[in-house]
Amino acid sequence: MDSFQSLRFPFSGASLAVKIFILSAIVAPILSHGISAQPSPASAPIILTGADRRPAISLNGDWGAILDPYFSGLFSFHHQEKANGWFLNRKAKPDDPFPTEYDFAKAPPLKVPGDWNTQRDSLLYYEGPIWYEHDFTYHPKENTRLYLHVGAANYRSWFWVNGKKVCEHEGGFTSFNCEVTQAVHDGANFVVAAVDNTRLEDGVPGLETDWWNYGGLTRAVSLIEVPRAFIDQYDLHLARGEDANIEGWVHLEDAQPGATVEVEIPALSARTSTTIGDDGRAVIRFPVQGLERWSPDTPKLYKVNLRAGQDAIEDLIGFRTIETRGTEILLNGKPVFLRGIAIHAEAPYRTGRANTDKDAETLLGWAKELGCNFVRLAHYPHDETMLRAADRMGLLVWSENPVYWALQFDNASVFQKAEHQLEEEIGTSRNHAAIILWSMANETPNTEARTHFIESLASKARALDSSRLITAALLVRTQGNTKIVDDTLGQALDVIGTNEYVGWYEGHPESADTTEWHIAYQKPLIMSEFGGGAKAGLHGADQDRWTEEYQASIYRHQLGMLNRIPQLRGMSPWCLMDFRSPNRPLTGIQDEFNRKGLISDQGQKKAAFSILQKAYLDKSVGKPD
Ligand code: GCB
Repeated sequence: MDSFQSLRFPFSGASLAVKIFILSAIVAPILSHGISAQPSPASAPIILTGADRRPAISLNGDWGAILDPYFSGLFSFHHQEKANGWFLNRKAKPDDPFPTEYDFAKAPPLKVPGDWNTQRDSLLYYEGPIWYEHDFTYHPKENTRLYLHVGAANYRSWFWVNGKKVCEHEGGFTSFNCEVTQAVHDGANFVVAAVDNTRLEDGVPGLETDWWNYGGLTRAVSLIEVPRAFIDQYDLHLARGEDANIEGWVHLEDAQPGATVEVEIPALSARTSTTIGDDGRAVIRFPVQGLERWSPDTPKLYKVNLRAGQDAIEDLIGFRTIETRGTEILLNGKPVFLRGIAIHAEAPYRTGRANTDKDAETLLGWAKELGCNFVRLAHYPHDETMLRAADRMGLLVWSENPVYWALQFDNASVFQKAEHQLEEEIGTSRNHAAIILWSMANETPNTEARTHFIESLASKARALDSSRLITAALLVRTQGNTKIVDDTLGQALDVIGTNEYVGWYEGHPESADTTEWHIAYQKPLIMSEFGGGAKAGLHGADQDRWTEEYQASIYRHQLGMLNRIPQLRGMSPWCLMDFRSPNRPLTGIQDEFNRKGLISDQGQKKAAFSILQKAYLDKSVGKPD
């Protein structure tokens, strides 16, 4: 019996005003203070590696959705968490002595996966909480645990199954898994989610970003069944050095020390079997013969079988090494120049968050057409579909933590949030051969607190994954005609990323001809951003801002300048496709899109596309490899 059903209105003869007064005096405190039932405790979500390789029950589709700008579905009038919030998915009954003021079944649905902003005109600018509800049928099985897998929910989210709280999560671009084994029952079940994309001063990212704050269950949601003891995370990669050795580890959740783990690569007739220690981890190291290394030219992926007790996963993994030597980046031991482009997770043609295989193939297909061997997936971790496509298509990836512009760098809880998002990013994506760089941050202010914050993040990333390189996109200083890269953060990086906008935010395209570069670090440098805005189809003279010609001119002059930087080892101009940003209101030109794309949001290629394409295909920019 819920708290509503246990109440009967006691003063039926009283006037309406008196009734309301009595109700608010008696009923509301009882309801809001949760005397009848406390919110049920929930456990923290877990990270699953290779979640998309497990059989899953999809929960994608229409979810009943209720807008709740004041979050009154979760908080009482005195702002206390309700025991009888909308997560109960209550259905009004004829003899109820009180009104039920929400009904998911009557609420217009939203599609999952999908941002809400581009699904309804009235939600385009919405920032706040929205409730979602979805019914599903499930038949529990013996010795089976069930996880609710959420591809991403921007930015904070709360989940309940059959009215029982199962987890909370913060961070809008990483996947997480909430155990729901105890909450489901045989037959009809329902899941309710509250998702809130309010920007927070102590969030990661913080208040200011140059992209649309797309809210909602933006990536796929499913149910994943696993045995009692199961493989939650694993890391399998090629060891650096001459011999072909696969190394890494497999972690089991809830298994006894001594439990056996098997890893097999059938195509190489390679197999190893080992046991887990007290920490639940089995250390993996075994030689392979005849391995074809993964590279952009040969994006070879191997089926890899992992087995432990009742659990098994078949992943598709490429094997390659990545390291630096002086100012070189070595892929499989050989110098590589990264011909790249920066990409937002903006859906081509329809706008909104990219989240389908088709979105990934379109975006990365354009990058291939441009002649790229590298993409910077800015400014947050992109989803599995994008990383799988990069593995398949042979594109090296810069994967980025959403530590963007100014955060509260002196706030320990903000650090924990960034660190947790990094753990989720690495934990989920660590077996993608495509990813070579973990980027810690983008254009952060050079302060002591910031440096300490990001150095600590970099140490965390190294501790989690020592097989890849650490980078960040730094700001540059200007002295006369010289651009100086000496941000103290450079010390903590393997590869220096630098953003500059010569010819757009400063000077004219020709200013690049006389710009010199001083890099304080003898490390590889990637020009992680440069470019300028152009409206597709707008033509004029090279000097006319916003025309395709002006943007093309920036690229021409930039390419000459970049070739004069001896330690340049890659570039990812800003950016592949126009993307929505509220910071870009110029009517008739921007119309709330950042227009620095080489392609418009509707797929129209601008003149600069061919300039860069030519330089990439004939290798006239960068060191030939
Ligand atoms: C930058 C930011 C990027 C912006 C871009 C711009 O430096 O890193 O997020 O969108 O400039 O267009 O100004």
